[in-house]
Amino acid sequence: MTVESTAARKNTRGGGKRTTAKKASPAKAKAAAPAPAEAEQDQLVQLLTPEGKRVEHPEYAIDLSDGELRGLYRDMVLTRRFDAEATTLQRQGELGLWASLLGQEAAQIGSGRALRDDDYVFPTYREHGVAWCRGVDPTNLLGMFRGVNNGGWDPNSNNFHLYTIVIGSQALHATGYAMGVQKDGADSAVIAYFGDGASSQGDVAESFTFSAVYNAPVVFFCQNNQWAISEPTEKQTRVPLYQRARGYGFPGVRVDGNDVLACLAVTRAALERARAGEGPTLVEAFTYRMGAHTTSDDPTRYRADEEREAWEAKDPILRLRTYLETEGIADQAYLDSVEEESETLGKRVREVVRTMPDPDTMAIFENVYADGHALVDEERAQFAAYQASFADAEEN
Ligand SMILES: Cc1ncc(C[n+]2csc(CCOP(=O)(O)OP(=O)(O)O)c2C)c(N)n1
Ligand SMILES: [Mg+2]
Repeated sequence: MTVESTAARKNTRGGGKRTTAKKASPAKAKAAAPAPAEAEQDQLVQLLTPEGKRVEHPEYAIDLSDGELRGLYRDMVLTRRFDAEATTLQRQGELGLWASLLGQEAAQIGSGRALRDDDYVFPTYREHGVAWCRGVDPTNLLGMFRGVNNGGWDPNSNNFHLYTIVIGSQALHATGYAMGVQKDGADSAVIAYFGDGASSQGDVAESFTFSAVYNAPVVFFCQNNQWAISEPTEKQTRVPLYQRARGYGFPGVRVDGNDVLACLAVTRAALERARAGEGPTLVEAFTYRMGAHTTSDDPTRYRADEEREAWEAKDPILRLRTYLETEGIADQAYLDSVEEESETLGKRVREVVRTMPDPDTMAIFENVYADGHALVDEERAQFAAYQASFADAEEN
């Protein structure tokens, strides 16, 4: 299957439905902000409906064992619990900030479980579920948010890069890494996570160009959670995001980001394409950020409750749970055991965070220049004097 043929086929499916290309005066277009995302809902690849009903898709099949299905449920429940605990810890003053993944569990667990150990992940700052799938201890994610370290894990131990705050930049890192994988002749793949907002960044556009031209083995996994802080997706694009791939010469696919089975199937297929030397794929996981952008944000100031309520009905965990229960794949004892496990995880997270050692306050001046610098020396001395002034004040 060539890049062109796949791209053409995928985009034919999306053709004719576009509502954004309507001719309108600039003022009118502004007033009636198009909603390409909603208009293209029917383009979603879905294998599990919001009601928990299993459906088939002509291009994407999945056949998981009962154990694997239960595993996806457990992953999502534990990830959500960890995330809720982190939000609470921030409210208690134990973390400086937290970026919640609430609502995006299926997108992250589905794509995360599609990866092979030798694949390499470049996350944003919200990929706690993917980190979980990579085997990164969840407590290691919290050091940076507590302000006690600059990362918290060795990226090469789990092939999971450090969290990246500079929006979209990791798409370039992933592309470069994928080009390296290609030169090494390895058959592993690379995945870059980013958001709908990041899709407007030049870094992402450059990544698309380079990866397409070099046929790099990279999957661009865009979690379209409908918001970039307070900016809705309509402010990022006039076409559904997945259609952007066409202009670069590789396929784009929109998947129901709240359907863990579909996210797994679509990501698996995209990774296989990359491994087979067929180049990049853009996966747009259509989902919703149920919480605030971060704990510093108040979404009630810019979005309506009704929108959140509508997405609540599409909850990723609830729909899988319904399916597992209806099909007799999980019984009450199993669900209870997962609940119990999440309690234990929550307790461990609280204990570990509260006992994280504070860094040496002077450490920030280390590793700035290999051979030191007069300006850094001056700043170090100033800061030492400032710190000492507190001790002096206490003595007096
Ligand atoms: C280069 C850059 N510009 C601006 C910011 C500030 N910023 C932080 S998060 C964010 C929005 C990102 O939205 P999106 O890509 O949709 O990801 P989400 O937070 O929704 O997961 C912005 C603009 C930044 N961190 N880096
Ligand atoms: Mg977003």
